Amino acid sequence: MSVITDRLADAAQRVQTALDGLLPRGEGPEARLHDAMRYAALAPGKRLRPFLTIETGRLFDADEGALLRTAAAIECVHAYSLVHDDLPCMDDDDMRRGQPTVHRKFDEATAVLAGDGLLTYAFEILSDPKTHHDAQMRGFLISGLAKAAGPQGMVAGQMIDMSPPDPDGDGLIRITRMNRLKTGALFHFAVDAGALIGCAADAERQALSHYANDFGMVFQLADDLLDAEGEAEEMGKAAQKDQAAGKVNFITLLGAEQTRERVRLLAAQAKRRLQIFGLRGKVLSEAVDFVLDRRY
Ligand code: GRG
Repeated sequence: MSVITDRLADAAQRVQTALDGLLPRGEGPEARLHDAMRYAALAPGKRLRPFLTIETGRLFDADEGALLRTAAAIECVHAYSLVHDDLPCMDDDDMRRGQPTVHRKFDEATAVLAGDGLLTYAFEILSDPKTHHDAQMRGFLISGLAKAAGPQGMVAGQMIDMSPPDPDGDGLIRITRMNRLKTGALFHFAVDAGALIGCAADAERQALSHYANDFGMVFQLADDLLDAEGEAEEMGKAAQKDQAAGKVNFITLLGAEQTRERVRLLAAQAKRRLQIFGLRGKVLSEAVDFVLDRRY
């Protein structure tokens, strides 16, 4: 196994165990809610955001327990976004992570509540002193995640995605902004959380912030290419969704070849952002190639 697949598998396994221990397991009528939350969050995802938090924190020898709980909280928010995004009133998807979506497996009301539960539980995890002994640090993490996920972050990106484009507007500017908010903001926070917990110096945090923004764009462009060219079976979800929905994305605006060129340039730029860390930046650098080359 290469270093990156090793590290990704390690982060995924650690986050899986942490989530399994953290997520509630109730009795009575709420057991269905807890089952749905666990079904969504424990399903086999790549755990890229937790990986970024853990590996960024490791650049600074940050406390592993703090990194892991923060990574688990971020994954809860990500899982919530997938559950709600799959709902009939949004993308109306039947498959996610190789299994029926939560509203298909359970029902729509349970899926809404499971998403709500995962989102709020993330903040319960972060606000617990077990996450970090320093209340100010917990405050930074809570406000950072709220901003990334909230109405000026991921939720705003989703709204843009669901709104009709302005025929006189610049499609590329709109799509870039939508991606930055919808997917980029949470990737950015995943990296920034590692830098925060690791007490990174200003210049290091700044470099990582640029890296995270580029990483998010590489992820999204690669995802658009996968949606256009990938196999549903390999991806564990429907393919060619954007095209079927008549959605504008980089490929419809630029074509696949130019999108591929753009994503290659962004990937190179993302890796250059890590120069400040020398050899210590190798894992985060390889993560860019992983995202660029992924088939699922
Ligand atoms: C607030 C309802 C709501 C949605 C927010 C992020 C988001 C918007 C929706 C998620 C759905 C989606 C298809 C987003 C595009 C980005 C994407 C491909 C996310 C899937 O992330 P991966 O590939 O998934 O990291 P795994 O399953 O590996 O965790």
